[in-house]
Amino acid sequence: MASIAVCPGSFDPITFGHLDIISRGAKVFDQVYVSILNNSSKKPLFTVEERIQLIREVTKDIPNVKVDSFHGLLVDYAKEIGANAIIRGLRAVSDFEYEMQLTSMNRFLNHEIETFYIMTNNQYSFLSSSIVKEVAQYSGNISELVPPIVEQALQAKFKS
Ligand code: COD
Repeated sequence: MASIAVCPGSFDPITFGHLDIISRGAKVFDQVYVSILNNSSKKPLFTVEERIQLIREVTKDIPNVKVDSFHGLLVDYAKEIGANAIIRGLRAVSDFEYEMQLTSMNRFLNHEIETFYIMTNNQYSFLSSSIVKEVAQYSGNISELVPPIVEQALQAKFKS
């Protein structure tokens, strides 16, 4: 049986930290879905379509990665695509409390889906989409934090 994992998130936008866990996850699982939560109550900088395009572009050399979006509960979506694993990244102790809550709730909702954590690469432990957006907004250098296509997309957003 093929192992299918979902790597869910907001990815607003994708950073080198995300890319690191996606590519490492893709070495372990047969298929990895990078899936964006389509949540109408949040006000993201990039639309779901824009985020899908950016992720597709930066993961195009990883053949077993698929990019998608979902509404509603993650466990229901995972079941729909046949995934029995969730991949999440862990940056610091501060992530732990939220991640524990998320994993416990997902296990409560569907105990057949296991969550796997990948420790961040040290060089990305301080990196988040919010921090990148803040630095980009004030024209700071983000070239080592996001792929070039994402850097261009951020510059275009803040110019307009
Ligand atoms: N290094 C390593 N990993 C990183 C880094 C980094 N620098 N930056 C981010 N990551 C990891 C995050 O830890 C996460 O695992 C992943 O990358 C995506 O990050 P984000 O911030 O884009 O994603 P989140 O935290 O906004 O995603 C939240 C979900 C969409 C997963 C969650 O809200 C969800 O599942 N919602 C659906 C509703 C649901 O099922 N709720 C019940 C469970 S609570």
